Amino acid sequence: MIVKRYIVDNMQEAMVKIRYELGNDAVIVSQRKIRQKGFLGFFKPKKIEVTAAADDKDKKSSKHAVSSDIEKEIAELKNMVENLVKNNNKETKGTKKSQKIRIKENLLNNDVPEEIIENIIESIKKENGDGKINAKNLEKLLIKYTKELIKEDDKTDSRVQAFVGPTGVGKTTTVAKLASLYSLYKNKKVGLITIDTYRIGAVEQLKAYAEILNIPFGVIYSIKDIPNVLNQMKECDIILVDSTGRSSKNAMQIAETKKFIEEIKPDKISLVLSVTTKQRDIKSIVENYKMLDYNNIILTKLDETDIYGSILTAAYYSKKPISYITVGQNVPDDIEEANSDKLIKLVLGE
Ligand SMILES: Nc1nc2c(ncn2[C@@H]2O[C@H](COP(=O)(O)OP(=O)(O)OP(=O)(O)O)[C@@H](O)[C@H]2O)c(=O)[nH]1
Ligand SMILES: [Mg+2]
Repeated sequence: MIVKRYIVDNMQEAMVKIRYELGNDAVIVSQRKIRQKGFLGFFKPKKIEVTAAADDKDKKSSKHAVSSDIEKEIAELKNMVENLVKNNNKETKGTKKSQKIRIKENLLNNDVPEEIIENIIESIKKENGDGKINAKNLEKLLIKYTKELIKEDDKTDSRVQAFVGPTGVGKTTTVAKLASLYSLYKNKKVGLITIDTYRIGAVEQLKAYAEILNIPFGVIYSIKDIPNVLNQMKECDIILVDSTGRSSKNAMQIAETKKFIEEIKPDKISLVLSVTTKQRDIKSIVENYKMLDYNNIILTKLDETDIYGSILTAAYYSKKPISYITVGQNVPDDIEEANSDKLIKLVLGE
């Protein structure tokens, strides 16, 4: 049995974290209101402490654990697929059209664009040929093709990492969370840099985190500052570079950021995206930001929605792996390494 405690702002946030970390079978053991001292030393009233528990698969014998893992995986999608075929069983035997409609409905409910759904259905059809498809095969193929689309990042701790993306998605907060994780938990020497000298207060926002963590902080005002600022951080194992939020509709602005990024030459560029963004906007963001040659995606604000189709949309149109997800405003707690199996479950639903 795994028992885990969560300090959250509301129950929705708790449910997202619990579902993501402990799985759908987790149960809530207790919940209570507490006063919590936040990372920044602010007292934030009205936090909720939620304790949840779930079966610990690792504790079971390995043979049992392996088979129960498979069983669980199958069982988890079984419900959904049974729903796809249940009432229609007679008609659907051999008639792929009805199944197609059901898959479509389920994914459309989760706000997955039709183009992606058609793509998945086509892949399933191709693999299955013209033969009849049963519920078990269908669920396997559905997982298989979704898995091909949603990849997780290789999790290498690259030295210079830049964070780009639209305004207000949580870039600076994510940089602060990662800086804390690297310096507090991974014992790395971290340096923070911002090139966001455009938005009022942006420099101070990141500088405050650097001061709390007692780590070097640099500001790049113009391209000629870059060698100096990077040189000041030559002792650092990890350098995180925050950037100005840019509308994906403004190619000029993105090109401006590109000039800085090209000169900084990061080892890793993360596109930061909020899952609360409209589907059509996600498509244009991941496409227009390709100009910056980002190599992974960070998805933010998973705590703010129950509809997770945007995870699939971002992965599908970007063809990039997902490195982290963030699930709240708390620094440094509300960030997790992306796990494709968990993300797929969120997208496909129960
Ligand atoms: N609910 C929720 N809020 C978040 C999350 N990440 C960031 N935020 C909030 O989103 C707001 C914007 O965060 P910032 O980090 O300033 O966003 P940004 O992308 O740096 O914004 P600009 O620099 O203005 O483009 C803040 O109120 C954050 O606390 C998250 O995972 N969940
Ligand atoms: Mg910012």
